Amino acid sequence: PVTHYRKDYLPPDFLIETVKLKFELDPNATLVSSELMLRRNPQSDGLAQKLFLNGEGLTLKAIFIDDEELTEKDYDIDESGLTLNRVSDRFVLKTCVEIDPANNAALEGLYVSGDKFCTQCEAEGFRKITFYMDRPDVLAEFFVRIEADKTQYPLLLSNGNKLDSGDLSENKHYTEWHDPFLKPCYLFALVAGDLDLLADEFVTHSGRKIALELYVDKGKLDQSQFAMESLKNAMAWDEKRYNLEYDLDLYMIVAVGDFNMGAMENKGLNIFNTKYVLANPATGTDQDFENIESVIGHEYFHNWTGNRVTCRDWFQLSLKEGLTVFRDQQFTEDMRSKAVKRIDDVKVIRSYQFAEDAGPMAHPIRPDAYIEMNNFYTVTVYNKGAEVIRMLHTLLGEEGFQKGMSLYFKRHDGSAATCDDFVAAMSDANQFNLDQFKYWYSQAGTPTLRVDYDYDESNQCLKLHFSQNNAHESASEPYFIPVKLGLVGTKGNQVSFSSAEFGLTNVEEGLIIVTQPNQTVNLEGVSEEVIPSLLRDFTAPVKLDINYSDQQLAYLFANDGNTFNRWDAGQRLMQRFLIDEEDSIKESIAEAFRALLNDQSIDNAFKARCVQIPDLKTLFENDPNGRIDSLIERRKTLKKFLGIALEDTWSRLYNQLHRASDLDLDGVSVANRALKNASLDYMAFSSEQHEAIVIKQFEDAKLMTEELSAFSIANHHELEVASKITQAFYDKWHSEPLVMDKWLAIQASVDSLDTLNRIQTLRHDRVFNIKNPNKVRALFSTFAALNFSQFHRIDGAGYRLIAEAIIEIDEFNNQVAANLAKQFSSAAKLDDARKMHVQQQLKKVIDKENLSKDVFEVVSKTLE
Ligand code: B3K
Ligand code: ZN
Repeated sequence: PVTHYRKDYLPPDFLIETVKLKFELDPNATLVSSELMLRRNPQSDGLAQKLFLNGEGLTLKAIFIDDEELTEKDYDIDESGLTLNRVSDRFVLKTCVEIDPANNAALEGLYVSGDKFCTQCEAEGFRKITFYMDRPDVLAEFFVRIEADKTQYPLLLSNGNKLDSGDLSENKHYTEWHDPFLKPCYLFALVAGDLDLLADEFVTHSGRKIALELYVDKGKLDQSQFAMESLKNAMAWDEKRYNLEYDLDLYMIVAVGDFNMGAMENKGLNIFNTKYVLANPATGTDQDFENIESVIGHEYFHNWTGNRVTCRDWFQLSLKEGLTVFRDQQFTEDMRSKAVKRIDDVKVIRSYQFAEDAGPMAHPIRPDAYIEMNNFYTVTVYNKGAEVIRMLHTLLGEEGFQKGMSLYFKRHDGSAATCDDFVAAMSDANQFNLDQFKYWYSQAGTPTLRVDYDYDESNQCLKLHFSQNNAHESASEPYFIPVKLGLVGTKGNQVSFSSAEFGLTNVEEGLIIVTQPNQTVNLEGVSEEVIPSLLRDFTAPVKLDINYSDQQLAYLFANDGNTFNRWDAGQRLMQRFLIDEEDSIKESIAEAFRALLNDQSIDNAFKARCVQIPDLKTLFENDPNGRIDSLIERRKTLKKFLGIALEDTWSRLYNQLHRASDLDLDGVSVANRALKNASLDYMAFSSEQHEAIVIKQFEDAKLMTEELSAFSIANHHELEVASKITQAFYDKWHSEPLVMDKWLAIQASVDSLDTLNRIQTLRHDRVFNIKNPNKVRALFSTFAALNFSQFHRIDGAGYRLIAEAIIEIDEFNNQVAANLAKQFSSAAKLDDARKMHVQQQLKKVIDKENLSKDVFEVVSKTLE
């Protein structure tokens, strides 16, 4: 397989001015006619005599240049595309190709899901539809005509505005679309089918009426309202916070059941995984609603950050993704609880992104090389990318950041840009030098920020000694690290301080910047002995290494003035037991929990986060020795201990909140349910009536959050009633695919020797379908990602299950197979016995005939 390098970028030799596409839809033989107006790129060297157009799996039916049919010597075709052997400065290329959407199980290009046609083109799927310059820096004006059977496909959609529609002979009809905004082909979309419509309207701040259309499978309208509300909220939010208004007169969203990822921001016609659209309180959990709101927001926000300004090349992916994730995080923070959202986002960084940065696929947020671009839609590019944008926001402030955004749009609207362009706009708009900051874009790996401190009472000075350290080979330069901090005094008070160097005078919280490998920061006017509370709100994606005593951690957990750091202190305290194996500390954890849970002034959403023991992925990442068995055991021990030690507290909370919980979806109700169900989970270790309570909650449940918690607790605690509940859940929900995903996922994550057998049975159940990515993720990815004990079985049987699934799936869907292969990325850290099993399984995968480059890239790097 070929490796592509960022340093090799060259502007395209030709540009495409307009594209006219005609689709004659037929599941097995769709005809795609294309007319491209090409002209030489004034920015190129002007020498190219040949032109290459990408095209894969296309059967050429006809080809013309300027209305002249080409003969065989005029062009060459191979498995990657079409070369035109002699081209002039300006010409029209017409082609007609045939494709087979019904047999496209890769779900890339044009494919059939259920009874409808849909597309997925990002990153490089458009080349499976027609011959084209499939690269994001070729922006064109699209005209699209779709023809299809009128009965089967009453709805024919594409990007932009509908220009025309009408009937044709043989019960066919057509629609014609025009997208006035120049776009790269990865934003092209087409949908055809028979769907239900939820229609609404949004009036923009300048008074324009936008038609909103949400299309779902027949019969699912009762699960579509929340998504529509989320869309309207997102539109209003982007106007208010970013002053960005929607630009077309129509915004469409279509939900499809077979989708490789979450959703896609195609101009004016988003295509979504049903998982991020469909939910009502009976079918979707509180978490589902939050996810829907955030993904609907994310795709909507791409209209400006991604579509109006797109990426010059795929190495720049974080330009749109990091920025848009940051924007969707802000949206959720503003809609819900800012502190709790921050905790949830940091958990993703610490459990998944830090692991990726430490593993075989580590890459900077702007990668330098790839074999298969689809492998780089990662937590690093997305979530660490968002952390990098957040640091800019922290450094420049809301106003400065918005100034930078305005300049960015002023400079780059309607074009394809780079990460450097973005940083330059931020820097120029604020006269802020970001040269050193840019190492965040070019270096991989997670830096450790070590801090020591000493207090000089006579001078009222606190000295903070920072040293930064990054083990990754790509990282030789020190980072520019914003550190928000405060000082906690002995009476739980926030102690003020000053710093001439950083322009802070008598503040209780302030921002300092660490730029040197070793750096001392003096805080003056510190009137008493304090505990520094550093990196508040996780102002940089680093590992903070500071030597607190157990007492200091417990103290910060109770008293830190920053909600995020308070939570973090609790997490660190628990790791003293889980990783550092300090047995005696469990008493102080219980004490700290009791104090927290009894404090009426604290919000229940925060409490629910605090009582969550760090997950095994995070623990494994943080444990220098990756001792799987010990981490699993100690985590169980701690949970059980806390269950018993706080027996009264859990059941009091459960009873209190159970009464309080209702059918509402507002923040307080969601928080109450979260804490209540966390309590029920702990109660399983003590309360005798526990099983009866679980059964009752399951039977009475009107909300999926309630029903699923009971179902999950019954399974995870292996209660006697578990199999009955599992069956009842199935009987009730077997015809709701999204609910069945939950049913599969919970069973796949049970820590029991029997789980492998269970999975073998489940994969033959009629609700399972290996061609459906949601099902694969529910059963196999959940098992590998969340079921530590069984995936890492010492006999290697867990690894074998996943390796065999990868081999099976790679036959038809490379992207899903490659994603599953990433589950082996922690291999290097495993003990020898497990490592040997992983290697054995991965060798089997790499030896597979016709292995995709997607899986090859992941597995070959893992085996290195
Ligand atoms: N841009 C798409 C992701 C495309 C993934 C291609 N393998 C969704 C998003 O980030 O909004
Ligand atoms: Zn995105």
